[in-house]
Amino acid sequence: MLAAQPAAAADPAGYQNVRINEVTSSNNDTVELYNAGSAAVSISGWKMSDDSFSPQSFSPSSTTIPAGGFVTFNSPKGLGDSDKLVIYTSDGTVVDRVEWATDKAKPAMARCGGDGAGA
Ligand SMILES: [Ca+2]
Repeated sequence: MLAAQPAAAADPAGYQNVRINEVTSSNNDTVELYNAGSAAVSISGWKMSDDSFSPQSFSPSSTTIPAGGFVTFNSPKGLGDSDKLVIYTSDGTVVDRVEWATDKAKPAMARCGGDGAGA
């Protein structure tokens, strides 16, 4: 017997496809996440930390990132001129991390020309 599939089911392993795409350490300290995978990824309950504060919740523009899509959120704590950002799933698995040197994230540090590949 086949169970009905929910529409746009999130891939539980899909977090591995999510990358930090852009970080700013000025104004609202905005972070952008990119889903490089072919399935939507739920980021409900995900957390972030920097070089000094422990993982804490953030409020993304959407709790699901569509395949090839983006979400943004403002860091719950100010990010420094020289700092790092770590993203965690709801169970604490590290999704991605990035560090930057003084002022390299002002006005923004883009990783990859918008495709999350880092190239
Ligand atoms: Ca910091």
